[in-house]
Amino acid sequence: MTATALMPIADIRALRCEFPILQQEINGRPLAFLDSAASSQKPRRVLECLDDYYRRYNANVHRGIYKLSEEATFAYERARGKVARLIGATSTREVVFTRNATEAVNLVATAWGSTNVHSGDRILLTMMEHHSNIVPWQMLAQRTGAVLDYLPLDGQGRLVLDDLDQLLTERTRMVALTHQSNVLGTLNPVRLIADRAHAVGALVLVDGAQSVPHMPVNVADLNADFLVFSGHKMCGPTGIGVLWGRYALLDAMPPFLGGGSMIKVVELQQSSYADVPARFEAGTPAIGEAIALGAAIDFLSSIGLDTIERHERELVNYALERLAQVEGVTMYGPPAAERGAVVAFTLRGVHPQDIAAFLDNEGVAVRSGHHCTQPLHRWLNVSATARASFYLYTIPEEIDRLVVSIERARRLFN
Ligand code: C6P
Repeated sequence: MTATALMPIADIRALRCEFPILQQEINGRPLAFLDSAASSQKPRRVLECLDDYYRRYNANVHRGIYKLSEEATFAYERARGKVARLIGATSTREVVFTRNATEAVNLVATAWGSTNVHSGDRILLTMMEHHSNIVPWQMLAQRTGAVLDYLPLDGQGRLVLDDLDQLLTERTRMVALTHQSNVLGTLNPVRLIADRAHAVGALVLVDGAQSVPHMPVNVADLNADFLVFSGHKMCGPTGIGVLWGRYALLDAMPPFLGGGSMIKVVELQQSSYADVPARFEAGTPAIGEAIALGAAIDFLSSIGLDTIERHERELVNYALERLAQVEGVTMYGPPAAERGAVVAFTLRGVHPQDIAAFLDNEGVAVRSGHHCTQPLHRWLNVSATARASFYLYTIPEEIDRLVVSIERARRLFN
């Protein structure tokens, strides 16, 4: 499989034209952007939406009764509706705008954690979590005396569930796990784990940072209690993210940050708090960014998240096949059928940093390092990996260039 014609997104050339940033050369070569897991590129309509907001109706939301403010408020709340529909939320009240996935996990760990987690309680994580889904729980554990447990992985980077029933005790309050690993690509059986967690009374937070941009995700199908994700990884701007939570849970939670717009009445010594989601959106939010996230959701929906998922599956399948033929390459994670569109690898005798620098010279952008997963890299027994990641605008020719450049690096460095 080498032909673009085989890819599920039929008119991929036209689609790539929607992304102005992809139309440039880096070091004299066309840019092959293979780092969308870190942050995706933005289509014209998202750029124009942001520009339109700042040029035409920039004003604060939920405060003014004049025309511009009303237009901004309407567009901001309409974007919340788009998010709710994307993930199958039953109400827009379940959608909280945050800065990113990281802030959303911190919100839950702080606001929910402060009233629901006590000394001796347990929080179950997995060995493949991003630091964003580890450190906030460590901070909660340090404040409360709770204990963190970790689900282990097998040799191909899948969760081992043999001891799940032992790890899920009556003291387990929360299971927080990623839907898709940002390094291994592993897609986790969230529904199965959530059903078992609920059976012992634990809640489930799903980190959807690497899944929501790439496949249809429905909170009811996952049986999740909380879902977090970031706008910038799904064709939206930076500075906007989402926390979805079951209404009853959010409604029972104390505020995260205090300030304007999250209150009902403020007195000198105390205040009462607004209903959700306003209770969790203190201060002026990222208004234009939320509206542009709505435009990104329209864009992704117009292509179809199921089509995007199939496109990426073909790409990752192709990448695994091609990279397996390069001498000295070790890849991490399960087979293509069980993973999303990221491929982390090492090349014998060449530091991942040197691989990334060499590839950059050839116009191929990949990430190197621990990808904010130090415990996972320790488990893999490597200090760093190089990682290529794909999105709806990636074409097989870019994977060909990746492979050819790695071959060149191998010859040069050895
Ligand atoms: N991973 C990567 O290169 P923020 O930074 O809040 O937008 O996203 C955090 C985050 C949470 N969970 C997962 C699974 C992630 O992959 C990320 C971000 C990027 O892999 C940047 S470190």
